[in-house]
Amino acid sequence: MKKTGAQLATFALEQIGVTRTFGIPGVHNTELYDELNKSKQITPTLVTHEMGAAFMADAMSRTGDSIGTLAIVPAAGATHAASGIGEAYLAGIPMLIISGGIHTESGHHYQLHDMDHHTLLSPITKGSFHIRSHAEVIPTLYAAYQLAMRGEPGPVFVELPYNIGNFIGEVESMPTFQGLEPQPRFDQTLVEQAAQLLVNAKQAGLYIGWGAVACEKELVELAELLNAPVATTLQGLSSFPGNHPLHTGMGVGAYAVPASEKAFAQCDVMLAIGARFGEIPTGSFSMKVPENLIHVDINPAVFNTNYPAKVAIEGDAEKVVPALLEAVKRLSPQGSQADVRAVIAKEKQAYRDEWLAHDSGDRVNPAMFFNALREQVSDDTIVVADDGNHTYLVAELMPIHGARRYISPTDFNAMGYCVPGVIGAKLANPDTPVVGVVGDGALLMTGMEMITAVRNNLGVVVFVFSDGELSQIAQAQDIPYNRKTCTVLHDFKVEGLADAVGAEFVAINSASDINAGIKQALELAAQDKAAYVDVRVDYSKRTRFTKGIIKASLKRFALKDQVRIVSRAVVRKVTG
Ligand SMILES: Cc1ncc(C[n+]2csc(CCOP(=O)(O)OP(=O)(O)O)c2C)c(N)n1
Ligand SMILES: [Mg+2]
Repeated sequence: MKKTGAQLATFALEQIGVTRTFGIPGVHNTELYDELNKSKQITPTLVTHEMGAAFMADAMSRTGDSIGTLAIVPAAGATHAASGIGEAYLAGIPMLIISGGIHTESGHHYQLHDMDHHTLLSPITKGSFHIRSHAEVIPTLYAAYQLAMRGEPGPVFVELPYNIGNFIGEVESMPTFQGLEPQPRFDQTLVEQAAQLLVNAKQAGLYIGWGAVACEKELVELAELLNAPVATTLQGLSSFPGNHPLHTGMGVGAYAVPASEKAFAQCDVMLAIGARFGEIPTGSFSMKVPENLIHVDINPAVFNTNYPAKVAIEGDAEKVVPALLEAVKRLSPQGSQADVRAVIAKEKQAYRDEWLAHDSGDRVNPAMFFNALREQVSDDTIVVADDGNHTYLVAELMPIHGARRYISPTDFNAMGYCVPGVIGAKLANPDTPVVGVVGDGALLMTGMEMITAVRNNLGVVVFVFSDGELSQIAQAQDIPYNRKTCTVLHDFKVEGLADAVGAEFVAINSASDINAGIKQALELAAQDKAAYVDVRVDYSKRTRFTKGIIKASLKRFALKDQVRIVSRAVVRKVTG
């Protein structure tokens, strides 16, 4: 049969369940865009910048049922999208990136957008494919999907050259997709060993990452059986319900909330699932992990890297966790005798009270804001953060009540995620409330993308934490430098941005505006209107995370550098 590459690609994408693509068309892929537009299943979605497209696709994969997919132009489209591809890669999020490619048979050099994408993207993709013939289009996309979804998920790049995408070629058949191959099996004897360790523990503790996001029910049961406190990574904040009495917070130690520090103080066996002990959730590797570490992950490369494991179980958490739960049950565990729940409840309350007691002057106290937000949004609301001080405020002060209800940049740590992330999450979950919390600096990166929400009548709310600074870095500069080099922003009017993109605008200037401001914004969202809310936030109190991580980082310096930094700080404190 005779088909264009664009027709074949659209068929393959339909077969693997793609519902949306994100990107900006160019001469190399207008034929693909035309086919996508004709598809009954797929909606091609125009964005403002390909970085936004990649963050939207990432958010769709994190919160939805179909794989986030990009349809972009070669070269400039790929480099613009690279931030979002990198974020997905380090976070283990599946993504398909389909770019056009130069004409492979024209004989011409110096064609438009001519570059080697495969080398450029190799460190931030699981693999890449350069399609060479019409017959390869469908099998290549199936192979790319399989690669993106199996093992630790991640982005996969496919280049569809101009002459294949746009021109007709001969194919023998259009094979249907036969489904993903199963994940590899795990070793049951290791599961039995892990169960024994957990049951023999004086105080077991759980440390949960995004890799366990599909195991909420079993993890709750396991934690309850063992009477074990549960901490999460930043990315995995939603992998265990934040309102469960055994939930403590992000990380374990002095950089974590006090509930996490105290409840884990006696922990002698830790079960880590779908977490790889990266820098952020371990407080710059200051987290203390007991010798008896049971580490479950689908990616064996994470074992024994930062923390040695007593038992390492390679496997899909969705399979391993139920098996582990059954194995623990068979051993009739007594569970820890400590009153873990009381400690957690008391420490959580004390920490919240400490924040509420902080004098924020005429600005908005973050704890008051998050108390009100938590009260006004439903349990299933998806919260999207960006990267900055506000991220850790969310982590410490905004309990997340359900799986996949919190997303943000983490290890790759690309600012600019929130606004497109909100859009991707809303497109994937049209009936679920979606709210964003973004710093004013990150807003300047991708805030114009809100026009995509307006164009698609998406009822979303983005709360802008306006403090006038790139605060997470300004705070880190504070003590060692006593200078805010390049971290003070120029005055910026969120209202002007809202006006420019056609979004609604709400202002929360002080404590008395909080309840009404949140209510008004949520009401606008319920009427399918996108709203920016300018929150004049008070950042004068540091998060535990920021204080902890600054200390932990300083400790890692050699003595001569510590002396240099401390002396400079003292001199500058005196001389200004
Ligand atoms: C693309 C990118 N550039 C720079 C950074 C470094 N960085 C991390 S947090 C941060 C400050 C963010 O400022 P803002 O968005 O205003 O959030 P705030 O910390 O004030 O809440 C910066 C500059 C980064 N993570 N990503
Ligand atoms: Mg800021």
